[in-house]
Amino acid sequence: SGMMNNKKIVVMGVANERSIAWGIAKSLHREGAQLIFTYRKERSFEKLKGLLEQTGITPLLTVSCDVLDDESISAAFAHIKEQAGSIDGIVHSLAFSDKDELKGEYLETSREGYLLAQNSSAFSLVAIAKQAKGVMSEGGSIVTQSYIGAERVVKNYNVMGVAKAALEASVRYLAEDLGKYNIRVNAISAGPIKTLSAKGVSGFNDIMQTIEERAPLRRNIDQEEVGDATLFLLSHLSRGITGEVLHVDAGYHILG
Ligand code: 0WD
Repeated sequence: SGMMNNKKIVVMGVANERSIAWGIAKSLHREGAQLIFTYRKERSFEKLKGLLEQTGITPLLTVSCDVLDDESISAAFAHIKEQAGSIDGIVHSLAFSDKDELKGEYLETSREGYLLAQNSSAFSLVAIAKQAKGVMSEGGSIVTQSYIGAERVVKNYNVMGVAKAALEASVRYLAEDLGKYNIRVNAISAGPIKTLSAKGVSGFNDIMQTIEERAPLRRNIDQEEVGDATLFLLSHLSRGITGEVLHVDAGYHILG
């Protein structure tokens, strides 16, 4: 323990115990980080409180933040700055699309569905990164969560794949803009994990089975593995890395 001692990290996107953000929170806690959580829905806040109690984790702060709302974002980060002072990292682990867009053909994507997915899943990182500049006075690290649907056509992933492509491109542009402040920006591209959000993707179980059969490691990955890789990108160990997309997918992405 201790890699993250005295580091304050904001974790966004814990909906329940299966959330990737919760796997990340556990890795960070193990290494001594002080955690600040943001949540959107009241239901998630209740889940989060339960999880924190169960695991004996005392958060530095829990703040409500809806990434679709600029006022909510600026209020959340003003509150964080006031209560916690300067912070060292932000975990952006959220995305949203209407379920109806995550099946059938991408060609059928509606304008509204496209804009909502981009807004929630890609622009949200830009909005958060803008805030980071003001609260990371000594530099820091921002890590977001992507998926291979950004790079390749994954059946049914559709509009979310296009949003993840924008997210990964945003990681590179933001890394350039924030590098001069010693703020790094990276993404994890995780293999499929059964979470609340994953339930919305049609044919998700088939994807998981394909990974088990074909990925170099012949298995799926879990929240704890994403948690540890995210921990690395938030820590001093990754200080020379920015603008990167790191695959935590049992090697699946190397296959043709
Ligand atoms: O297989 C998977 N599960 C993968 C997920 C593989 C690769 C990547 N990812 C990504 C997701 O696309 C997402 O970016 O990881 C990230 C986290 O996903 P998850 O852990 O699978 O999802 P989930 O447990 O459902 O949590 C997502 C949270 C929910 O929290 P709330 O409090 O709203 O229930 O993101 C939230 C979502 O609702 N979220 C928002 N939070 C604040 N403001 C917003 C928003 N506007 N929209 C969605």
